[in-house]
Amino acid sequence: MPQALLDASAIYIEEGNMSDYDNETNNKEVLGNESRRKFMGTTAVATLAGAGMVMGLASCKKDDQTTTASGDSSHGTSAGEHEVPPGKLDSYYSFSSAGHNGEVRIYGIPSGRVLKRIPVFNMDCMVGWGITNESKAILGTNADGSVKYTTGDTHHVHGSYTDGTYNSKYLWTNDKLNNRIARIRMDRMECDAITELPNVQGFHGIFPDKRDPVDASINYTTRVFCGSEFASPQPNDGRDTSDPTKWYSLFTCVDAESMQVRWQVRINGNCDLVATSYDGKLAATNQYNTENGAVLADMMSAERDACVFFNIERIEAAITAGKSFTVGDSKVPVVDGTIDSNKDPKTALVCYVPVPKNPHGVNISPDGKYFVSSGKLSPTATVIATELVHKWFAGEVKAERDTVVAEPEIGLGPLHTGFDGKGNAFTTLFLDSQIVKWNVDAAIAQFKGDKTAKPVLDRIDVHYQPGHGYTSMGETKEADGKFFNSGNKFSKDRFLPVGPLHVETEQLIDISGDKMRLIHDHTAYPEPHDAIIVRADVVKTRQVSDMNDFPNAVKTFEENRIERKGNKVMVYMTSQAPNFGLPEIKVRRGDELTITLTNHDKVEDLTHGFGIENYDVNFIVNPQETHSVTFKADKAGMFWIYCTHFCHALHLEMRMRFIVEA
Ligand code: CUK
Ligand code: CUA
Ligand code: CA
Repeated sequence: MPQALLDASAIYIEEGNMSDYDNETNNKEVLGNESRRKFMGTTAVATLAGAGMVMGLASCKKDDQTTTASGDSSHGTSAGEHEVPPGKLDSYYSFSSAGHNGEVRIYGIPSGRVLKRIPVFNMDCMVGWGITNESKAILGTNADGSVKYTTGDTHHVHGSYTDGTYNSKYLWTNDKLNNRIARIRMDRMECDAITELPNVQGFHGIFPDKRDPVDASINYTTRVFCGSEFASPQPNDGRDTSDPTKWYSLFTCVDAESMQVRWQVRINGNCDLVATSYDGKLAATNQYNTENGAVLADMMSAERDACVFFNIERIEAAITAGKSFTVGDSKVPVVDGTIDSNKDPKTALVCYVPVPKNPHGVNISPDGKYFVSSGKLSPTATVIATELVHKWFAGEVKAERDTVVAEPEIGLGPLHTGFDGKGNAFTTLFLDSQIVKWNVDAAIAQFKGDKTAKPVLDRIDVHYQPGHGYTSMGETKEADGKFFNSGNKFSKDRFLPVGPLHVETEQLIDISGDKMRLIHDHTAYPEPHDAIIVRADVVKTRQVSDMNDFPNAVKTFEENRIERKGNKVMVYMTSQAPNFGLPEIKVRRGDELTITLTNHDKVEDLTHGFGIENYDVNFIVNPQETHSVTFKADKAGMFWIYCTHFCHALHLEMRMRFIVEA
C-alpha cells in the first residue's frame, strides 16, 4: 500500500478508535455480534484506504453468515405481516435511481416488486426511448439526428413538493456522467425534459425546494439544486488542465418548470449530495474534498471537511443586483461563494460548517430542525441546527462550527440517514454492514455533556455494505416511521449467483417498533443508489392519455395517408387492435421516412408496438398516444412491419408491409 494511504489510515484510527467507541456507546446489546464487530474494526483500516471494502467481504467468516443469512436472529423478521398476496396492491411506491444504467425504477413497497423502469439517460427498445423523434427531442441530438449522449448515471431521485410533502407532479434525477438534470412527469411516469448543466463535472446531488407554489415573502418559485462533485478548469476549453489550483466546482440552481439553469455559485472544495430546508431558504451540500485534492491521499488529508449552506435569498438578491459573472460560453449568472469572499456572515452567501471527515450524505429531519451529515471516515454523524445556520447568517453565532449541536459516534463508515418522524435517525454503516438507529435529542443531550444520554438505540445487520437508506415518506413532513430501505452495494450470498456480477440487494426493514425487523430482501439490477418511498395514495397517474396532448396526432382513420415532398416521405397512420391504418407503405430506396402513429384504442393497457424487420425501428404507442420515427429507407426489398406488443387475439396478424423499391 502506498505510504500516503497508510498515513491516511493512521489518521482514521485516531479518530475512530474502536475501544473508545465501544466504551462510549457502552451498550453491548446494541453493538450486535461482538466478534463480527472486532473483525470489521480491524479490517476497517485497510478498507478505507483502498480496495479493502472487497477484502472485508471476501474474508467475512462463514459462521457469521449463517447466523445472519435468514435475518438477524436477535431481531426476528416480520415478513409475514407485510406480505402482499396475489390480488392485493402495495401501499407505497419507491422511486429509485439505477446508477450507471441511466434509468429510474419504480418498486412496490413492501413487496419489493419492480413495477416500471423509466428510461431517462439510456436507450430503451421496449418503449422506443432514444428511437422515437419525441424522445430524441428530449434527449438532444447531433446535427445528423443521432442522440447526443446515449448513456448516463443516475444517483438521486426526488419528488416535487407542496408545502413540505409530495405533490405527485414531478420527479427529478441527475446524470453524473454527462451532467444533465432530467424531469419525469409523474402522471405518465415518463421523462419530459432534460437540461445540460454548464461548466460542471460529476453532477451528483440533487434536491428540489420543499415549498411550492409562490411564497410572496421570499419571492419564491420552485427550484432544483444541483451539486457538482468534481472541480474542473473554468471554462474547460483546454486551459489550466495541469493546474488544479485553478479548478473549481459550481453549485447550480435549475427552474423546476422551465428547466432552465437560473444561476450558479462558485465554491471552494466540492459539492456532493444536496438537501433543502423546509422553509425554502437554505440548500445544503456535503463536501469531502475541501482539500481540492486531485488524488486520493490529498482528498483524505484534512481532519474535517464541510457541510455547506447556501443562503438562497441572498444569492438571488446578488444576481438581481448584477453581482455576477459568466464562465465561457454560458450565459448563466455565477456568484462568488468562495470562503475568502464570504467572510462577513451578515452578507455571506455561503456558510461552510466544518464536519469530520470526508463526509457523505446530508439529510434533513422531517421537522426541519436538523441537517445530518455522516462522517464516512469518522464513525460519527454531525447534527447541524437549521436555526443556528440562520443565526450564523444573521451574525448571531460566532463560528460556523457553533451550528453543530451533536456528533454522536454511531459506527463505521456512516453514509446516509433516514428519519422516522418520531425523533429517531437511521444511518447506513457501510463498513459495519449495519443500520444504526439513534435518537437525535439524546445525541444533542450527550453533546451538551449529559453522560447518561445514550443516542444509539438499536443496530441491525444488513447484507452487505449499505449505501443509501431511506424511510417511508421520510423526506417530507409526513414521515410515518413504517419502513426503512437499505440499499446494499454487495449481495454476495443472498441470491443465486449469476456470473461475476451479483445482483444488488435492497433490504426492507420494519422500523415501527423499538427494534428494527428485517422484512425481506429484494433484488435490484445494478446499481441503485438513492430512492424515495411515497405513500400510494399520494401518487396519481393517468392510464389513458388524451389524444389532444399529442400535437402530431393522426386523429381520424380518414387521415391515414402517405405524402411525399421530394425524397421526404411522411406516413400518417393509426392503430386499433388488430389493425394498422394502412396495409402497406411503398417508397423508393434513399427516401427519408417519417412515420407518425396514433393509437386509437382507449382501453387501459391496450398498447401496440411498431417494429420493422431489419430496419432497427422499434417503439410502442400506448392508448391515445402518438409517436413518430424518422429514418432512411436504405435497403431495397419487402419488410414486414408488425405489432411488437401483445394486444389482441389477432396480435400476430397485426402486420403490414414496407416496400422499398430499388
Ligand atoms: S451517493 Cu450512492 S450510496 Cu451517489 Cu447518493 Cu451515497
Ligand atoms: Cu397490436 Cu399487438
Ligand atoms: Ca477530505
